[in-house]
Amino acid sequence: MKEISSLAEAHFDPHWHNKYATLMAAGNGYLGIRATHEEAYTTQTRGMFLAGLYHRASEEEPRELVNLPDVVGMHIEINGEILILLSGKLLAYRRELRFATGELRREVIWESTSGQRYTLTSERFLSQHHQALFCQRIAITPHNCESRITVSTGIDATQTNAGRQHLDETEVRVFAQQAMQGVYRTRTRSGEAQVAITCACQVSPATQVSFSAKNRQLLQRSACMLQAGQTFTLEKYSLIERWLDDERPNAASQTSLAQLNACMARGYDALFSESETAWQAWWDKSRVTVQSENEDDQRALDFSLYHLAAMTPVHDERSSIGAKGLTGEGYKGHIFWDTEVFLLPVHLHTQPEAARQLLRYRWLNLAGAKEKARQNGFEGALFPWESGRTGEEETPVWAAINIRTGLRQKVASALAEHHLVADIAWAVVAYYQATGDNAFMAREGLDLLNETARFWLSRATEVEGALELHDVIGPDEYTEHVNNNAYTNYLACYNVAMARHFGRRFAQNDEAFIKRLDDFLARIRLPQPRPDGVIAQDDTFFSKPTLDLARYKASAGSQSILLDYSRAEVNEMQILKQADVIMLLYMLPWLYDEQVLRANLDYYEPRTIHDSSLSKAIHGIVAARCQRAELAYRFWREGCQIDLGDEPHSCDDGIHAAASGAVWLGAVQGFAGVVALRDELHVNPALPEAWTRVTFPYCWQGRKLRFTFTPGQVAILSDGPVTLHLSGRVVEVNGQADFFIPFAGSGTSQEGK
Ligand code: IFM
Repeated sequence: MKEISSLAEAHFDPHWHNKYATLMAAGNGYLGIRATHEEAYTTQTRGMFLAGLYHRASEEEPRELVNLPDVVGMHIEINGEILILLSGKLLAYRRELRFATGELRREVIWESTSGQRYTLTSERFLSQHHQALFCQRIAITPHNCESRITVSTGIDATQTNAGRQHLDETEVRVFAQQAMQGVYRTRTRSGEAQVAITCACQVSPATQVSFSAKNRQLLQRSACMLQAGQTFTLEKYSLIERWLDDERPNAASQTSLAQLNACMARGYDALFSESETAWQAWWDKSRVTVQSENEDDQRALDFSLYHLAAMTPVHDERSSIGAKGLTGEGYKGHIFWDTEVFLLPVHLHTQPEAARQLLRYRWLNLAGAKEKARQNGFEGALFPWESGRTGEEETPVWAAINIRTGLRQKVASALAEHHLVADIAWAVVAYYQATGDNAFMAREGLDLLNETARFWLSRATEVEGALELHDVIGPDEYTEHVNNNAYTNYLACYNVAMARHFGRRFAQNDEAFIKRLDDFLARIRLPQPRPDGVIAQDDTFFSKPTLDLARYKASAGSQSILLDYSRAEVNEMQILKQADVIMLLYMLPWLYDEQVLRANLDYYEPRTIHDSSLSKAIHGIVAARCQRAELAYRFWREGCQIDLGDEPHSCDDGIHAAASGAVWLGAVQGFAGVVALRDELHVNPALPEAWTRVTFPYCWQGRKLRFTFTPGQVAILSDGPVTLHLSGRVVEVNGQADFFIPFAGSGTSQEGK
């Protein structure tokens, strides 16, 4: 198998600090730690986040994922000079994150202002095996002089969320002149983080160690003298644990300290190899390998799967995945539809148990969704547009202030972007179809389908005998408060139809409810394609004027149109922020044929700025589905650039999690064309010219498959009998089977075995 790629930073440049802090962040789903440098730079934003640890700083503020006390930072002095790469001379610099293991390594040769040279290396990893454990190792070697080295490091609880302090420092202690421990409690006592640290130094003659606790910093200071060529090594082991709500630590401090001692006794290398083994298991079940003319395609795939592992809280069904994973403060750590639509499908076909858990998160939060529905005068469950741990609505009420007018506008999504309700139902059905998990469907699945369907029943407005959905926002957030957004109506209809279908299958729903579902299905308005195949995004969309969007498309993602036009003006033009009808065609691929797909791509794409990171990849998949492989490839590669591209601030406040998921979706559902259509698995590849081979594992209805596509051919390996629809023909596979298939432009179809 091709070696798993890495991401390298070859130059030290403060403009890029926060981008790399995001891209190279460590994560294991429980904990996320930004890849900030050990030394302090004013430009870098440190960040450490525990999944599920949210807090509200005041009644006026939404809850946010708490940025925890920092453990990464180290204050290093060499012969009295503070080590900082902006002073002296940087003779060599390289930082690299190995996706295979999550190990971040930096190598530096630095010359101090007085002309002394040093080799400095630092390594770190967050354990995939022991979720609370973060390990660092630094080494300093003077080249040509005797040097006095001091390193101060520990826990820095001055860290805030952009100035908002959520935590009280409730305890700080040093045990046995070796271990430091800090306990930090949210101000409302809803959660607690405990950080226990021990540092081991290696040098002879011995290091002098002292401790201090001042101004929320609990530090160990280690000092020693080195001869030229001697190396000072410091290993730092941090255990970062959390307690939430009613969970209480059980003699936690002692347990943590015992664990910490055990870790230290095992040592950095042994702990690393345990973690490496756990990473290997993730790669075995998820890696997509591609042979492409463009080497960075493989890196983009490895990057996105690395971050998918890093962001998914597989240990905790009360947490889900925030729009920025655990890599930054963006969107306050909140969870959106991104999870069910862009991320869950990846898990569904690589580790289905994680997909189940993400759905259980919604199920466990049904009470909050029902309450939101009730408060808004609806029945059933209206899931919050943005949520945290409790399932309450967390969308900020007000958008950022307009500094010219001093006014703020209300954030409309929480009020009207209701498609999320149907997106969750869509994911429930996708989960069931891919796994056949009857136990889940009989309980959590049907609860979710019924309560979301009930919401749509009450949400509809009767107009001349038909049912319409008024005053909604579809996925395209540049078009607000419209009637009959096609995406929303179709998805709501699907939601209700699935509640009807599975209610009957599991014989659970009463007659009165079934009647209401049937009535909705009979009367809901579903905008039909015009004669040219184009579907109206909503009732008024076609009546609005258009605008040449070329210059805004050139800076997609920056929302630069809002510098020239107000939101209200944008709302009155045919301008899309992101895929909307195209999103619908992606989600329900059985609805319309290729001609409709093409017509809508041609109509809507020129009107779409792609100012959301959720847009390009979906256009790419729909393009692949209508055999426009090269266009699809262009969109896919542009999607890969959202975080990895050379815009130095594109992900300062965290990764675009949905866009990472979409990299996998584009490869698997787009180019390989492996798509679940209801409970059938269809395979209709459209490989771009640049790709000569792509291979990946895929879970389907309890079977573990491996697909390998080469131009005109697919090899399928299955660990048991499975039925597939391969370019329109039904094939049975059990073990290894090779098929010739008609690719676009590849001539006639032949089958061989
Ligand atoms: O959920 C998305 C939304 O579709 C567009 N704005 C950003 C959100 C979070 O990624």
